[in-house]
Amino acid sequence: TRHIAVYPGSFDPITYGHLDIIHRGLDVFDEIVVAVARNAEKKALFTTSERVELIRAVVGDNPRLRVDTFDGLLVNYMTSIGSRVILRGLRAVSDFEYEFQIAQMNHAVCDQVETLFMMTSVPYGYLSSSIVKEVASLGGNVDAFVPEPVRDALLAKLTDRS
Ligand code: COD
Repeated sequence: TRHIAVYPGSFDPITYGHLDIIHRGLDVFDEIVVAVARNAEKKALFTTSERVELIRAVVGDNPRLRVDTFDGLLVNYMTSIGSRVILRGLRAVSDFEYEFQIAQMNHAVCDQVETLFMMTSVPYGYLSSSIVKEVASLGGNVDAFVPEPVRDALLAKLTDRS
C-alpha cells in the first residue's frame, strides 16, 4: 500500500520551517499532500488561493507531492483521499500542548487517523509564519526565513495595506 501523509496547516505564508518538514516527509512517506485549511480560525494575511499558489511556487515539481485545500473537519478530508496519517512539525515545548490537543481530538473523532510528529530542524526552531509577518511588516529582512516568491508576496501585500 502507498502511504499518503497529509501535512495540514494555515501556511500563511509557507516558510523554510514548513518546507523542511515537507522535504523530510517525502523521505519517509510515498506521498505528501499539503492541505491548506480554508476555515482556519486565525485571521489570514493571504487568501487561501494565494497561500496555495505560494506553496506551489516554492515546492518544485514532484509527482509525490500534492497541494490541496480542505473545508471542515480534517479527518473527513483525509478519509476522502484515503490517508490515515497526519504529519505535523514540532518546535519548542510551547507547540506541544496545542499539538497534543488537536492530535487527541482528531483521533477521537476518527480512530483510523494517527498523527506523527517531526522535530523541527535546528535552524528553524524559532521560525513561524506569524513571526515572519511581523518582521516583514516592520521592514525587517526575511530572506533567511522564506523563499523569494514568498518574500515578494509579503512585500506586495504589506505595501497594498499601508
Ligand atoms: N519547524 C517545524 N515545523 C513547523 C515550523 C517550523 N519552523 N513552522 C510550522 N511548523 C509546523 C507546525 O507545527 C504545524 O505542524 C505545521 O507546520 C503547520 O503550521 P501552521 O501554523 O501553518 O498550521 P496550523 O497549526 O494553523 O494548522 C491547524 C489546522 C488548520 C491543521 C487545524 O486548525 C485544523 O485541522 N483545522 C480544520 C478543522 C478541524 O478538523 N478541526 C479539528 C481538529 S482541532
